[in-house]
Amino acid sequence: MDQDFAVMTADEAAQLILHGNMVAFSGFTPAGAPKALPEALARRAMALHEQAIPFKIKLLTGASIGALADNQLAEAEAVEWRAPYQTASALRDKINQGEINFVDLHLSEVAQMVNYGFFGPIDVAVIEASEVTKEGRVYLTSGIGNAPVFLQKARQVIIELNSYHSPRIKEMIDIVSLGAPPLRSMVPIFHTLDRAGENYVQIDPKKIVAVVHTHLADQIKEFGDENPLCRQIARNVEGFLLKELHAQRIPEGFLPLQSGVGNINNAVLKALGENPDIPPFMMYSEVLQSSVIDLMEQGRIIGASASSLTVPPDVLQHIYKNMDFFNERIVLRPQEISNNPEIIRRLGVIALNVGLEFDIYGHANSTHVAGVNLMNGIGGSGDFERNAYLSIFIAPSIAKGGKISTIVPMCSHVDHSEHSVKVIITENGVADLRGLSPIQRAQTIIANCAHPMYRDCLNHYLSLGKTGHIHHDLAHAFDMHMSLIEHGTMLS
Ligand code: 0RQ
Repeated sequence: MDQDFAVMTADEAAQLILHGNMVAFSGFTPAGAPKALPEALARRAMALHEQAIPFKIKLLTGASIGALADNQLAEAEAVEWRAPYQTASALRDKINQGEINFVDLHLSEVAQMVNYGFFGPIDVAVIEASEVTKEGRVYLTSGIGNAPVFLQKARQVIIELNSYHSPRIKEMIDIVSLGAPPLRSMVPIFHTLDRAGENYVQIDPKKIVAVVHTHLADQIKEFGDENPLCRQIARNVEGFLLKELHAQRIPEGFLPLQSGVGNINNAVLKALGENPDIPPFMMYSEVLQSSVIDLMEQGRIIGASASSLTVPPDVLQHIYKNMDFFNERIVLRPQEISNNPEIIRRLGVIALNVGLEFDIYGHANSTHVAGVNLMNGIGGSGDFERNAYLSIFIAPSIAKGGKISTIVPMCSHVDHSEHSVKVIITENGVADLRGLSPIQRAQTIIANCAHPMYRDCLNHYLSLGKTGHIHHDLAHAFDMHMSLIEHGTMLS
């Protein structure tokens, strides 16, 4: 690093961020997100608030950042506006209490919206890097997210230079920038591991106003133990994909998989990877979890493209120690490329995401509990489910010990419409909705996916509507939700 850059402490650098600024953070999930500046910004906000001086920023990220960072900023009342995704409990509470404005966005669209100026200018980008050169080459770390566009568009850049990351992380990185219409180009990626760009982002070095040295791991926890429910869902996914393979609707060499985050997705991926009847496969996903790394070493996953390595510190260090193996098998991309609709459709990606509730006609709610309270956000689920070769949603059929049925007459909030959802899988079975009319879909979802204790209730609802292409009785469409609100259970 050139010594001419101003080296500062995190608290000194935080002084460069002003009340009302649009601030953009690097990373995708906690991977690659800044770690020292969020804490320093929270301290700055609290100190200013004690003197009755206003200080709130607008905060744009790749996906979630470390929950600790988002929570510290929320608790310090340092954020007035936040996009596009989060997973932090204190921040979530403030969003649901109406104290923070949150904008829930498809993750692939954020970079182009910034590029087109839809959110106004970016005042300061805070970017975690493994290396920065005097010519202004910025080498990113374990999560790429929207860092390239933030670096290009921000008026000022603060770099967190994190020595925790191996400089060799750059061997996995491929950064392609898409232009703006009418000159937006085709994305030249035709296979999962294709590379089409550079492994750094070039910016004007004069924009770098501070460099903060850190040595901090990404805040990523190991998953909890798999439970029997996850295993049963995983078995149903396996059975469905094997049937598709035998029917030659999935080609012999298989197709790339996308897998969302969480225990269920991790269990499903592990089960698919360990099933010898499923050929070794590729991942074209947004997040790579620990199970992918294990399966790659076993030769079951051949290669993977994503925007982040969302793995605990010991797994990340294992990757760094074995870079000669992993650098040929993993490509880390900006999220507008990892989640790009054009590529997802071209490669024929099989998408597997978890949802909160599904209605009997196949709409899916991934984001709002009872249509009201935000959980996390749509994340990349829409990018993949709208464009996949096979759009699969997975979920347990009940939540909260059976008080909630995840299959309902009408979704209380819709993130993915009936036109995008092709297959729903719960622990009870598989509803293959391809080619089915609305009433056929309803019968299939109730029979194959709903929990037995809710089937009568759902069939009764279906019998209420007598006419129309889709049968609804609007007077009773939310009876199950109302029962939950009034009596604490959807079972009447
Ligand atoms: O609550 O934590 O209190 O037990 O929701 O549910 O079943 O543990 O599943 O961790 O995979 O999360 C949709 C939130 C599921 C997630 C969602 C309760 C349930 C539990 C968690 P507890 P599970 P998961 C790639 C793709 C959108 C973004 C996405 C998500 C908690 O998968 O955020 O897909 N998806 N991104 O009890 C009330 C219901 C419920 C319910 C479940 N109907 N009503 N509560 N729960 N169903 C990643 C990125 O984009 C970066």
